[in-house]
Amino acid sequence: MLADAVRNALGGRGKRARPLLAMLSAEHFGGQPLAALDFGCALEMVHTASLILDDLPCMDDAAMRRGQPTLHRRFGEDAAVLSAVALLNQAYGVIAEDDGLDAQTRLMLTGIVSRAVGFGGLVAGQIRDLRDPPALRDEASLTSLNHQKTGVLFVAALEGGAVIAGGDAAARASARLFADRLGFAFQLWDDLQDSTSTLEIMGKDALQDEGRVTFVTLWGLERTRATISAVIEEALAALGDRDCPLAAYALSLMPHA
Ligand code: GRG
Repeated sequence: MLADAVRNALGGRGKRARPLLAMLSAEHFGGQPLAALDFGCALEMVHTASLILDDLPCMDDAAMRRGQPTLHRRFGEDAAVLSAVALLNQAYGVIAEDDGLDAQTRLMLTGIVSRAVGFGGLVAGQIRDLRDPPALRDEASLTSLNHQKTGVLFVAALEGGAVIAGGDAAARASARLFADRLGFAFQLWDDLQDSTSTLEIMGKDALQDEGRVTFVTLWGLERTRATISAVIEEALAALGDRDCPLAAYALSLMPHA
């Protein structure tokens, strides 16, 4: 039953953006894309765990995710919570047991994922998103909130890929900066979709942000769109290459931005 629930959550209509970014990053920084496959799958497990928890009645209370009813609606809240815990645990196991990587690399990747999930990452971002009063949602705090909710896993994917490729400190810094800007643009784009797109197109509920302050409510649609384009330009500048597969994939992530 647990395996069914987990398989259902992982197998839905997700974009697999984080594994693809990790593999493209490994290639971009001089390694083999397949060397980052297990690491990318671990990130997808963490991301899926976060979506399962985010959808729960005590959080966003969402009905649809990845084109199907949310996990707790199909399998019950108990199975949903345990599926998320199992996925998070398994993610670290996949990295620890990736025998294509040396022990030092596995250790570095474990640290990268732990930083992305914990007190400065997804968990911190989620509690702020749920509990911060509207008065705390100015541009600066929304920027750091978006980073904690979305940017951190993009940074983990890109930096992890660079580490797997054996990239030096400069390569890792460029990967982090690119990921930070891409994650910000992606979260803005996600907010924009929430207010302008449909369940049929997105596979998840629209208007989930109603009643919340996001950049779309602060800035309006036009300024949000213009900022997405500007931030994508910053990302490409950090990468220093706009004609590579990594840049092409990053651009394809935000159609009609
Ligand atoms: C313990 C892992 C863990 C998390 C606890 C619930 C939580 C803290 C964090 C949730 C954060 C959250 C829901 C961020 C949203 C990020 C985002 C933009 C999701 C949409 O990503 P896509 O479009 O989704 O890549 P697909 O379904 O395509 O993979």
